[in-house]
Order: sequence, then C-alpha cells, then structure tokens
Amino acid sequence: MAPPAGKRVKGCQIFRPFIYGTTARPFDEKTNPKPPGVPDDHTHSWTVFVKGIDDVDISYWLRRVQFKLHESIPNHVRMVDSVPSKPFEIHETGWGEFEIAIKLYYVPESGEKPQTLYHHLRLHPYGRTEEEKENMRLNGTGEIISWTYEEQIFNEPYEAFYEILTSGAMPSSGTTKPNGGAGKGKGHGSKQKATTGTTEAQRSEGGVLERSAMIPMVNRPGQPFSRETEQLEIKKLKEALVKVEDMTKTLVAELDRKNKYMAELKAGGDVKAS
Ligand code: SLL
Repeated sequence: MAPPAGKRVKGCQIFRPFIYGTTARPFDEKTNPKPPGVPDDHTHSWTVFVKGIDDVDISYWLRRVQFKLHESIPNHVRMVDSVPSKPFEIHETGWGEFEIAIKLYYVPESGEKPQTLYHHLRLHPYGRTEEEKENMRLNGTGEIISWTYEEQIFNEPYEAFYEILTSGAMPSSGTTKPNGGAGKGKGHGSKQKATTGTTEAQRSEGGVLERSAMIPMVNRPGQPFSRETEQLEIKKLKEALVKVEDMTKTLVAELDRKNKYMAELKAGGDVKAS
C-alpha cells in the first residue's frame, strides 16, 4: 500500500487508550445454558474483544481486527470489520485455554502496517489465594475476565490522519466543529468544555471524550480501568517498595554481623557465634 500523501506532523506523538482481552463463562443449566448444537465436551462460552476504553468508538483509527484462534476451532482465522461504537469481538464455545493472536489493521490514512498482540484465553480463575482467584471474577457475574489496558501510539502521524485523530475532542471555541472543522492543533489538550450544542463533543457515560486520550476518573461496573485503579496500583507499588527496602536493611545488617564474625575468626580470637 502506498503511503498516504502529505507530510507527517513532526515531533508529535498521539496515543489512544484501548482494551483487549477475553471474558469466559462456564456453562450452567440455570445461568448459562448450553445452546443446542454445542458439542458435549465444551465447558464454557467465551468472547475475545478489542474496544475503546469506556466503550468509546475507536473505528476512526482501527479499521479491522483479525483474531487467530486455536486450530481445533472450525474456521479459526476470523476477520472483524469495524462498526462505529461497537467492539471488535468474536463469541465462541470450547473446553480449553490457548493463545489468541490479535492482529490490528489501521485505517488507510494512518499509513501504519498491521500489528499483532497476543492474548491468553482464560477459562479458569487462577492465583495462589482465593482472593487472587476472586480478582479474576467479574463481581458476582460468574464471568472469568482477563482484560488488558493498552495504549496505541501513533508517532509523527500524517497530517490528514492527525486531523482524523484529533478532530472530535474538546473544541476550544464556539466556532470549531467536532468533526473536521478544527484547525491544526487548535484546542487540543485544552481543559475548556464545549458549551454550545453544535460544538459539544460526545462523551461516553463515564465522562470520557470521544477521539481523546482520556481515561475515566473512577471505576464503574464493567469498566475497571480508570485513574482510581491507577492510584491503587501506585499505592501498591509504593508499599511494596517500602517492604523491599526493609528487607534489604535487614539483610545488610545480617551481612554486617556475619562479616564481623568472620573477621574475628580470622584474627584467631576465641569468639562465640552470635
Ligand atoms: C489445551 N493447548 O490443551 C490447549 C488447547 C484447545 C481448545 C486448547 C475446541 C473448540 C471446538 C477448543 O476449545 N479448543 O472444538 O470448537 O488446553
């Protein structure tokens, strides 16, 4: 494919958050009955998906996704074309876990080559403790989730693609339209909110603007990726760091003691082991 006409926006890097992963559910007569025709040995129904954070549309940069499933599954290479505001997804049933290759095809204006991600389908919660296992279950739904937050980076995008990427979010004044009307660079990153009906950029339910790099402030059911989650992770890392520092101190003190003891032994004195 020939690269798109036009120049690249130098020194500019644009990222877009997205989520990919799997959601699985064991068959159960009451909560998830096996549909007719599903083989006896299939134990779960599952979904693999790629979607925008907070379910925002990502079809303006992602055109198509190829999911390569396990060869034991009929027609195991599946292409899914974008439908605005809908996730790219495949629904299946089966009995085993395996790695899924997820190939992302970008819109032609981007001039980007396809890129592949790998995701392990999880049917069973795992972990060393019940609590860890429970973390893989989506609160009370019986679903086993394995979801990953990711950021797609576009380095020095072509000018036309830059317009596509940025022309929906946060118009800075009443004169710019959310689609196509914004001048290059105008208003991007501005904290100002759109005020009139014609300029109002669309927000998802969680308060995230379409065609932006925003992530939600707080978690909501089914939406675990947010600033809140990020803060909790940072807290966990800080606590772990303190613990590691304490362990290091203890070890250094121990080493010191042993070195001293060794020095005394070498000096040939009559020492007692401490
Ligand atoms: C395992 N290495 O042994 C894996 C292979 C294959 C899963 C898992 C078949 C579905 C179908 C299916 O679930 N394959 O027949 O449509 O665990």
